[in-house]
Amino acid sequence: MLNIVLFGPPGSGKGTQACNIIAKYNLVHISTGDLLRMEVSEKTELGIRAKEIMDKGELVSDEIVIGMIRNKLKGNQDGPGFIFDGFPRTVDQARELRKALTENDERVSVMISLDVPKDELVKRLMKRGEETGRSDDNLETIQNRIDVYGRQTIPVTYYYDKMHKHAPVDGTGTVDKIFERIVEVIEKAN
Ligand code: B4P
Repeated sequence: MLNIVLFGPPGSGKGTQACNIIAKYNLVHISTGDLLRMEVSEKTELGIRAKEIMDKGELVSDEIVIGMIRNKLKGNQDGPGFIFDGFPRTVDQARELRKALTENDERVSVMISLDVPKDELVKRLMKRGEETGRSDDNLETIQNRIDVYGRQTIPVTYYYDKMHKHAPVDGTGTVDKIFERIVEVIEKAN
């Protein structure tokens, strides 16, 4: 199986590039952001709790997120692989992912992190906020999401560094150019 972790700060293009990767490699897409937004739109108990946290730009608890991931993994164990988009976002989530994959004799093939400067992230997310009205794409929440990324999520890169799986990719330029860089990394890992 080809199992890709797509990593990067909010607004770095994870969701955008995940779509391109899926189209080329036919992987199962697991976006914790999308899964949480689905719970929010269906107004489930989990969704009501998650919305409050997401609107502040904080991370939803590891327990909730890991539960969602295990559910998604269960139903898709015979496919060509997975793309994990926006997960893991903490070292504990990374450890749990390793555990869950190992139970099926699987592993992360590569962790691709998209590098984008902060001012560009803010610009992209503000634009999306204006276009879609997404409730966490406002200046105050965006700033906090970027701070939370620096404090809680960056350590995940060290975790994959230690396993020699971390591949940084320049996330600036056109979507197509960035995708070309990503494909190069995947082809090496595959
Ligand atoms: P996510 O849904 O993961 O949101 P995100 O980090 O903003 O990334 P997204 O994929 O949506 O945006 P992209 O960079 O593609 O998370 C939202 C919230 O959910 C989190 O804050 C947290 O509360 C919670 N959550 C999710 N996962 C969690 C976890 N594992 N643990 C705990 N909590 C979790 O794109 C941004 C914009 O840039 C788009 O408008 C796009 O069109 C544009 N763009 C992309 N590439 C571009 C390019 N090359 N040039 C110009 N614009 C570009």
